Amino acid sequence: MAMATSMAMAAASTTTVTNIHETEENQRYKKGVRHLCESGITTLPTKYVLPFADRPNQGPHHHHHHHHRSRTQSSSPAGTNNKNNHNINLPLIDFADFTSTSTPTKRAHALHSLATACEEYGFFQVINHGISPEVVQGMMESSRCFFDLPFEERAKYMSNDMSAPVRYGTSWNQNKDGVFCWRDFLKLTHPTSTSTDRHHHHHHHSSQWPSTPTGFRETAGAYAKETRTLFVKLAEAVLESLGVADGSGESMLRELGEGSQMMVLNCYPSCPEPDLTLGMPPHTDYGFLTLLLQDAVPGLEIQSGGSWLPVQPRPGSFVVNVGDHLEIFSNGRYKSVLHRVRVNSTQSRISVASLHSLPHSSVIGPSPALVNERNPRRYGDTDFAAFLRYLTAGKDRTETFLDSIKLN
Ligand SMILES: O=C(O)CCC(=O)C(=O)O
Repeated sequence: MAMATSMAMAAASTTTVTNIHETEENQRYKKGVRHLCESGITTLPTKYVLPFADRPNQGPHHHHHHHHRSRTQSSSPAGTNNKNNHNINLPLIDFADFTSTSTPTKRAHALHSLATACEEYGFFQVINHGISPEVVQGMMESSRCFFDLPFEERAKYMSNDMSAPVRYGTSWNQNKDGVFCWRDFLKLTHPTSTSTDRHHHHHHHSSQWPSTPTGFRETAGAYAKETRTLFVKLAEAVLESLGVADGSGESMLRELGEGSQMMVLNCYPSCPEPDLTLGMPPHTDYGFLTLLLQDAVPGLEIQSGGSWLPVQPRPGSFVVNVGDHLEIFSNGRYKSVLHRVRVNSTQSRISVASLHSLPHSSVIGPSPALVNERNPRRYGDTDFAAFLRYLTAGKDRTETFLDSIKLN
């Protein structure tokens, strides 16, 4: 399965010429999963049925060479690693430990926990993050209301243009996916954050963001602004935990402060046959850190020790994960970990991911302070243009973007 990223999808769609002979069936699926559900299905259309080896009950390293077509085949044969279902509680970071009211001891302890979480899981959960419940709940509620809009209203935001500040769509990359994922999404970017002019001020909401439902633009704008501030503070702690707070960390923090931000609102409707499909395929995130807000419905799974571990939602907290850029900057010490989303037959699920990274014009490479004789440079330098080349080349679909820039 292709391990592109959320930004990847945005980028890839510009390079795809719409096929005018596209089947009517495909056009129907591009209207999204909510639209499909509203038409009243009771079984999963073939378009969403994954090959046997890619289904959620198969272990991550378990490959069946014969693709069984049987849709009733029970999964989890002996030897796979998909133990049903040890929910994990992600390492917990109390953000208050990093603020001025904290003590040096607490701060040192929290930095150590942060480092361990980034090394071992590539994921952690942040509580006491300081963003008000009104802003957080407002974003969740607005997202839910957006996906509840009539199809015609949502469809106004469908676009193949990656530079569009608003893009509504479905699956992972609806222009490339053979099998579709069980997800609809709305992507919101700040127009200035994709621009190469890094001296622009970031406007915290865009006049082009959806004006429906009522208050959506203001709520999403407030949320974007607050998550950006939280991201910068978390990035500062992450750089300190790497021991590079001065020097390379300082300039990195400055660049991140004027970097890119993309919000992805995800909707995963309940699914008639959830074991045959995924809400999102295994992927890593392209940026530095992703801040994820989710409702109370489980679905997110992270790869750890050869298993897929379901993450137990903790309402009001943020799930934060290391992206490819942080793995590179840390010279491999912090891990950009594969994750995916499962769906279920009874509840629909909403999540909001905020992806943060450098300006698109920046070059990223390992921090010189983290490269030495014992720990040689593991990655080449890269930038957004290299990422786009990776996406369009598509030679070896099993090679991740990170693999493509690893040295030796
Ligand atoms: O819905 C989720 O929990 C995960 C979302 C995600 O991985 C993404 O948007 O990149």
